[in-house]
Amino acid sequence: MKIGITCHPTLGGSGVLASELGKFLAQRGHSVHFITLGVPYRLRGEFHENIFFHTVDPQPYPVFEHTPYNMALAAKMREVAAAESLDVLHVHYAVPHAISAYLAAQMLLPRKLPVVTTLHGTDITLVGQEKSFFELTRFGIEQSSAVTAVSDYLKRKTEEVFNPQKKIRRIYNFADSALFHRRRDPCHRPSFSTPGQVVYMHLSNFRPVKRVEDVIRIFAKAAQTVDAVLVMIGEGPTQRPARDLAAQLGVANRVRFLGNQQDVPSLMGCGDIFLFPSELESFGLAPLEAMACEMPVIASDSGGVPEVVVHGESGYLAPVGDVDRMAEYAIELGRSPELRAKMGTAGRKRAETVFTPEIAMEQYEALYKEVMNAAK
Ligand code: GMT
Repeated sequence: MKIGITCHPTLGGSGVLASELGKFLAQRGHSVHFITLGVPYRLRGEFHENIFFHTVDPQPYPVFEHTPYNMALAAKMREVAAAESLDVLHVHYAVPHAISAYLAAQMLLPRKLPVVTTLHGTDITLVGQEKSFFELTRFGIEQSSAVTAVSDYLKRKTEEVFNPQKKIRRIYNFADSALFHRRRDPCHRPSFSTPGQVVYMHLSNFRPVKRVEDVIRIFAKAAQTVDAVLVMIGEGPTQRPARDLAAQLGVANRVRFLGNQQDVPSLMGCGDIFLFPSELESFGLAPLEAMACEMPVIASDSGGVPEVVVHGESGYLAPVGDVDRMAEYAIELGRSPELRAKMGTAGRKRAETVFTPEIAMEQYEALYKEVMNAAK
């Protein structure tokens, strides 16, 4: 099949998932055409046979105060779909991608271009519910040939909020467990810890929803009894307050802020315990990648995370903001290498059986075929 993929190329779970999807589809022999503002984060610096990039380049013009990305994207989608004879266009994140795809499909008529929209989370839980975006998001959902959500939670939430006519199907995110796996000592550990120290880890885009300051609070409590360091991967608006809090709580010398890193898998492979106290996650791709790396996950019991992390088996869940409870779990796991190993193994097994690329590829391929047949 010839598949167009559009996603936000910057840091964020939806772009990561779209990139991984493109890689696996290309490996399975499909031609994959990324139509994006730039090369997506996880595809930078790599060559993949069967993957092609088409850069959207919104042109500034003196009368525009802001260059119109949505229009430039729609024009590029139309151009690539026509030139490459795309069979299907798969857009990730409803706003504005489903709308641009709708415009592109309209411009291509009478030729029909099926559009699959995958909802990732904040496009529904935040952006889609912002007053001015609400009807636009609903329109994008209804006009797509098929719509998927990355968890049962997000499927339910979309149905509850938008009450769409369109069927929402759940296709879980996945992690590449050949890429995400535990690296044997010493891996990168000597660059941020000393032998015997427990390595707590966090990965996110440091937006307020991630509650990064809770990560620091949990670690500060655990560090009172566990000889440990905290490795923070990623950047964003709450990095500064997190640094300040670490200093205020007296643990600044044990917290390593690595910033945005390209080689996330090899770093994740060196962690012992993953902290993810987010306010609300539709899925939680980072915890899944941590599980693949055999890290027990301590996370909030909200959104789609309980579908990924099984409490008491592959980690521990606690109410949002319950720093004390999460710190108790962090201490329990920090003190017991045996428990970490047991939960780490269970997490890896879950990643390898429930959230595999193969399962997701089969589901997406079947969906592409379905919408292509319906468009005939
Ligand atoms: O919040 C982020 O991390 C970015 C955001 C995105 O759309 O890029 O992530 C969402 O999509 C991910 C991939 O499907 C999910 O794993 C995240 O849970 C989801 N984030 C939220 O719901 C806050």
